[in-house]
Amino acid sequence: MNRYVFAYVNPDTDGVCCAIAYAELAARTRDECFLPVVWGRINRETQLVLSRFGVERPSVINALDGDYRVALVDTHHPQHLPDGLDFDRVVEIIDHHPAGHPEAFAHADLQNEEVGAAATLIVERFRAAALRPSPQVAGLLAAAIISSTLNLKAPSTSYRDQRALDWLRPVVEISEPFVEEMFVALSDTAGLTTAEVLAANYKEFRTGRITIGIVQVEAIDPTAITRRADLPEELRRLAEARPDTAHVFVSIIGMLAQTTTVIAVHAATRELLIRSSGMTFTGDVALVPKILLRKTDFVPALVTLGEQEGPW
Ligand SMILES: [Mn+2]
Repeated sequence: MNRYVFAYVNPDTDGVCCAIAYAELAARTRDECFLPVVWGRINRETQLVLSRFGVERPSVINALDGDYRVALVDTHHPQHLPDGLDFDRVVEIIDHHPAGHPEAFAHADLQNEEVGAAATLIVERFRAAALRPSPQVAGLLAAAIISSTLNLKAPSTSYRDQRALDWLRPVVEISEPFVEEMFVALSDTAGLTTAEVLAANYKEFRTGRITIGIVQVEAIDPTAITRRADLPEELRRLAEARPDTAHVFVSIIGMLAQTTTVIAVHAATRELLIRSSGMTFTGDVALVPKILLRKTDFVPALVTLGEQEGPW
């Protein structure tokens, strides 16, 4: 029987690093061999982090056959998992996101706690087992916490994230210049068409009876995205290609200025965002003077609104 550990399709740095760290933890605490793998692509920030700490890239796979078991990290959202994955073979989940679907994974031990990074939960497991991660894995975990919390500035950041970083500090210190390098790598969209930027950062969420598609882009300079003249047209095209998706919008996080720029080309979508998150639009654009994350801010607000108002 093969055991795999992975995050959602097209994982971020938290997802990839947690998969690798989980494998080390399972090997050392339970003598179980999990293979960390990736579905989809490994983003530029994650590539930078892996090479910085001298860790080989996990294999990218596109199918699972035979008798296997799976541990999931950084997700328990069925819509974000690969097609064909047998959820009954998921034995463990470590996640930090609200509005997932625990009932879909009947045989899994689920830990879902709302901290800023799944990596924080893995660090706490090492601590609980009185084990230090290897220097490489310590580096990946620290980088994952910094990436997922936008250097402890995202509203989802908790004291546990800070405490986990402090605990790793004797083994690994992430310098400010390296944090900046990570952010630059993450927000590097040069050479991509607007359609490619949207597609690479698009995710769907079910809130009550409807599906909402959200593009979340992290950017050092949000205007690198907002000034793309074809953005409204490409967003419209994306929405038209997803007729079952009730609303589609773009959220651009300004990583340095700590802002969120929301672009919604349909009046009904703007209405929904005004009601759920209280933002103010000028034309298609709303500028919010803080960071709003897709899974921790937008989706829970939409779910709450749906519960209050009934199906839209
Ligand atoms: Mn995460």
